[in-house]
Amino acid sequence: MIAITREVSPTLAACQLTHVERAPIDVARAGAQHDDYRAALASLGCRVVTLAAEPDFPDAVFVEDVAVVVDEVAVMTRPGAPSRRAEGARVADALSPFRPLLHIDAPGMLDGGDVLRIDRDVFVGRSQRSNDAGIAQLRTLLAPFGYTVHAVQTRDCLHLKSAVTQVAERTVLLQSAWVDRAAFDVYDVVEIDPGEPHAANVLRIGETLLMPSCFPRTHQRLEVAGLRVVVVDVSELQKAEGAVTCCSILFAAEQC
Ligand code: CIR
Repeated sequence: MIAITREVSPTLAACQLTHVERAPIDVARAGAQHDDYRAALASLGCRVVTLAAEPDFPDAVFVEDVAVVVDEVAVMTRPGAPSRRAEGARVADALSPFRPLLHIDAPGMLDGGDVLRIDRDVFVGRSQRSNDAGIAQLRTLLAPFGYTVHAVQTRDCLHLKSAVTQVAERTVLLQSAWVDRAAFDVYDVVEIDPGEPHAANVLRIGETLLMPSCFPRTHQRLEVAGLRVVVVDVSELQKAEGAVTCCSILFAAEQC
């Protein structure tokens, strides 16, 4: 797997926040946590590509939101937050050797954090960041490759992947306060521990799950389900409303 990442911006403290109260961010500590995150990706077999920090873009470390990469193409998004719309340029440069690039155009809005692909099914959150026009464009762009795009309403969270991620071939980890379980009823479902509302965002790399260290009860539920979990401390990135999927774009190099 290739993992595209980007160093933490020195301006991270000026990040967008929607559902999280602004709290002081230790940017140096965020950078050190990001180093650990990248080391974890490497230890799980990823070839990590690290782009230079972008001081003009506080949220640029959250690369997931600017591109959706499938086996055949990469779709450069049009992020829902206007402050994030120009973040994609360097990421597009990094992706172009691996995939043909397609684009979401105005009035479409789409954040990669709203896109959960499971095989040929692509679930897209209808959120404050992704609208029907963006979802319709993604559907049209991916249909020639056999993907079916399903719009899923989210509530009280930033992105679809704040509420649900894939943890095994036919299993998802889900926060039912933020997305209807019925939308994922063809999968086995592990519910997060209700005392850990932000725990649904985990990153699946091969058969291992990378998750924040601050959700021990959900961690335990995953292990009881027979899944292997590795943890990282991303507390400073969580203050910027980030988590583990958003700090990388993962894809298989050989499928281009
Ligand atoms: C934002 O509000 O856009 C950033 N502060 C956080 C983005 C996190 N992205 C993600 O989880 N996919």
